[in-house]
Amino acid sequence: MDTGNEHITVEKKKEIGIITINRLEARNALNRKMLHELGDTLTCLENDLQIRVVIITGNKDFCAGADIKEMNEIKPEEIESFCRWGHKVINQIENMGKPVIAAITGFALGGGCELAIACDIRIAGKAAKFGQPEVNLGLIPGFGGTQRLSRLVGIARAKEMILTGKIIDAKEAESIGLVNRVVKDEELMIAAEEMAQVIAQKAPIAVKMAKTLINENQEIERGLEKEINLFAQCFATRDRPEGINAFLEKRKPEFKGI
Ligand code: DAK
Repeated sequence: MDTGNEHITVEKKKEIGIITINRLEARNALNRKMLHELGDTLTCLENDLQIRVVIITGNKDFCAGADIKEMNEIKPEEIESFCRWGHKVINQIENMGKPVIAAITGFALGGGCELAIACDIRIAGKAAKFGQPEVNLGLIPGFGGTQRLSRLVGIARAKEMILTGKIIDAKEAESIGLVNRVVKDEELMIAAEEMAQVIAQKAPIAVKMAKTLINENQEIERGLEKEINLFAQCFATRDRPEGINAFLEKRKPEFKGI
């Protein structure tokens, strides 16, 4: 389906809408254009009466997080509104009236891991890798990760991932409940489409209501609001440009806690 998008492609297979993130040169890192395109695509699929289930996947990698180079250009005074808009797009997935399955291949880091976590179900290829490495950049997760990850894997595991920034493989992600299932890399889309087909055959109103009710139980809004606030505060520290420049210069950061 030609949408005129640069980084997001959409394919419709009967009742299933497949969104593919495609920005190979930066390991599918999420820039503003991609976020816009993702938001618009989700709105289109939400309004498309033929579509009952959505799959989000990536070309080679799922998504290596927010675009670190672009993040360096954001002014501290812009960050809160940028955060709010980012949350709005990610919340669209959680609040969508249709189930969204993440089919994860390669890296799902930072904002990419949070994108996967906002989906209803996660299926990973064996070589997939997950992590919330924002602390390496002097930041915290900014797409709801501080709230959703602990609800998914428990507080202890979420703290371990977010505070150490460590990257885990698909097997460990499955063992802690971060992903529902791990399959052979070459069978990832088959498995995701099979699951989507099963759901697509069920009564759409019942499916929508069940999703809404399960999400209702999460009571996530207050924490998300606080995350926006504290992300903006982290962004204003000197450790943030140190962390980001260290990544760009391929060196170890020296954090001073200021
Ligand atoms: N951004 C920009 N470019 C990236 C990137 C990223 N996140 N990840 C990789 N790339 C680029 C690399 O710079 C490199 O570009 P060139 O040097 O070739 O020009 C190219 O992709 C290939 O990457 P590597 O050479 O590094 O490949 P390796 O196999 O050695 O390593 C890696 C792959 C994915 C482990 C590594 O690239 C890496 O650690 N990437 C960064 C991962 C990361 O720290 N992600 C978290 C970003 S922070 C917000 C909401 C959320 C967020 C921000 C704001 N608001 C609502 C405001 C989220 C923040 C994050 O996600």
